[in-house]
Amino acid sequence: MGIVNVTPDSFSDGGEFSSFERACKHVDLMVAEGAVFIDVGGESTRPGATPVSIEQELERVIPIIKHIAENHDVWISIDTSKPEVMEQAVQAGANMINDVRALQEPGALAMAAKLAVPVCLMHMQGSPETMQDSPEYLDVIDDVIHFFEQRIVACLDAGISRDNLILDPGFGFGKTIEHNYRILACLPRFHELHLPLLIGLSRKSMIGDLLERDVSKRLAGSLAGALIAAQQGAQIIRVHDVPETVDVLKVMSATMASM
Ligand code: 7PJ
Repeated sequence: MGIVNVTPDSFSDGGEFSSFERACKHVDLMVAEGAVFIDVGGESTRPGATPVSIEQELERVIPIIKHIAENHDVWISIDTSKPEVMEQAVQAGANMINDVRALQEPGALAMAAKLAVPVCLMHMQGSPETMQDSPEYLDVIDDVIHFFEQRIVACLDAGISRDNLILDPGFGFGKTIEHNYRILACLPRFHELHLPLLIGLSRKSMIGDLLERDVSKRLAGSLAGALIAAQQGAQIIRVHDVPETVDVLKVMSATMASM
């Protein structure tokens, strides 16, 4: 899954692809390089980022979703928590919802049920404004699994098909570096829930803080994380660096096919 952020203040591309044209070129390149999904985001969830209005978010994401739908045969995922954005994104051609708030915003469960597309439920402790202040868990794996169990029930009760659910432990969202590596080490535990796993650790601080590297120098660390996640059975890997990740995954697949 290649990432395209159309936020002026997005996490790691420093606004490099903030204009529509650059975002389109970036997407075209990621698809040519082997991305199967494109995740389109118009709201920065970086700690302390200013909230965006529905109108702003729509202005950012709808044109790029239309561009992808018209030009490429890939899965388009809309990274949003807002029901209005989910609806218009799907109308514009998005095939999947990626919600870092796991459909907990008012109206989100009902909207996802109505749209009947796959939904990624991500775990986050707290909210983006405060999540990195002092995250605490009794046991990070048990607690995240418990959260997923509750959200799965909420989704089923709202009329969402279990077949449409994907889970993501949410690296960096209300987690210390120890929590993040514990989750990476214990990924197979999440297969207990028998749903596909989506993993996003590309260029995140769990890589940067460990290696003491700023965002532009986190490629090797991100690739190592992607490989570990894929080897533990994660089905979708959300990344900035598509061609390098595709190479890594091809080497892994060739090896596993020869076992
Ligand atoms: C994630 C996400 C993630 C899912 C972001 C960044 C921060 N969606 N959106 N999982 N991260 N599902 O890319 O660094 O880990 S925004």
